[in-house]
Amino acid sequence: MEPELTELLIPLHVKYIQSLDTRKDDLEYWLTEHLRVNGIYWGLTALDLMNHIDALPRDKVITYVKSLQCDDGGFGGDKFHDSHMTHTLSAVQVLITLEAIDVIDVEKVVQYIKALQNEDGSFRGDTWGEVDSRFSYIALSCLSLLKRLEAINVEKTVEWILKCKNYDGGFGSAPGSESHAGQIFCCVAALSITNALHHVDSDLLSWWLCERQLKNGGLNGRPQKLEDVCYSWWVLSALSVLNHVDWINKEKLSKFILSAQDPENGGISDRPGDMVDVFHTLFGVTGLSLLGYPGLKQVNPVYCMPQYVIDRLNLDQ
Ligand code: GRG
Repeated sequence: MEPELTELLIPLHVKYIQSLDTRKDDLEYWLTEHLRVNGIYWGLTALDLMNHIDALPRDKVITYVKSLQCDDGGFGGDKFHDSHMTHTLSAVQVLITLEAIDVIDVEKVVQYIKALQNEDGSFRGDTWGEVDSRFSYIALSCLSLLKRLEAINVEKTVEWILKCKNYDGGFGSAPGSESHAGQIFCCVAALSITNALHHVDSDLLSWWLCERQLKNGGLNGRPQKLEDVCYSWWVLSALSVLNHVDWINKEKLSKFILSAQDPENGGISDRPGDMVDVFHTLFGVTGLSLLGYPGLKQVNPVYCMPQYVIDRLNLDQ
């Protein structure tokens, strides 16, 4: 039987994240090419929360992220890739964390996001037109971080998000879609940014969210599904915004996250025994941060960035 993992293996996770850019012989490196900038956000944020932001080369990261801005103002996932909302948010988050937002054309980012809003208030993810509540959150998060919320129709944005609300108190990807913890994070955080949390039925939704905890302590994203470390973020961040983190068993969740670490090479996986990746490493660390794990920096549950970075911006929300 494997020994129980009771501590966060910070030095190993730092090494694992540092190694990610050197694995060019791995198929996985090329399969995730389209997510390169997201990977930098996931890795940098995890490192920062573990008090090791300097483990990545600051200047190299800034130069690389800057090079991803496309003519339309948005950011691609890697060099020579088309822009998309998800990559644009990661780029903005990284540059704001590194206090380097001025190296890019911020006005073009604002215009890029503004141009993706539909008449009904929803947002497209890119020129191909997919609509999803994720993109509403991204628009609000990005523009709020850039202090340019006035560029879009905020009232209509909120109106559309509220159409994604379901009878169980949760939110889906579009009106009529099933409630899902990932989408709930997006909609609750979006309503927090726009000071519209009074539209959330807090007790009903918090009840649904705490029912995501399974016997092994892990959280799933919707009923009848498997637990996954990333829901430690999507579920717990929403519970944190609603001030109900205490509604789950914190100790059991913390144990579950720690048990999904790779004790040899670092990194955290979706569940114990699986292959690690930087996405689950971040959301394991952010989950532990929300649980108050000792020695970690505090994470902001709305922006998924270190709280000190958000404080530094002096946002009026
Ligand atoms: C800044 C943290 C942050 C996010 C940016 C992209 C985005 C905004 C949010 C994504 C929210 C979301 C939908 C997360 C869920 C991701 C996930 C694990 C999806 C898996 O869905 P299924 O149906 O898995 O494959 P289940 O667990 O339901 O079987």
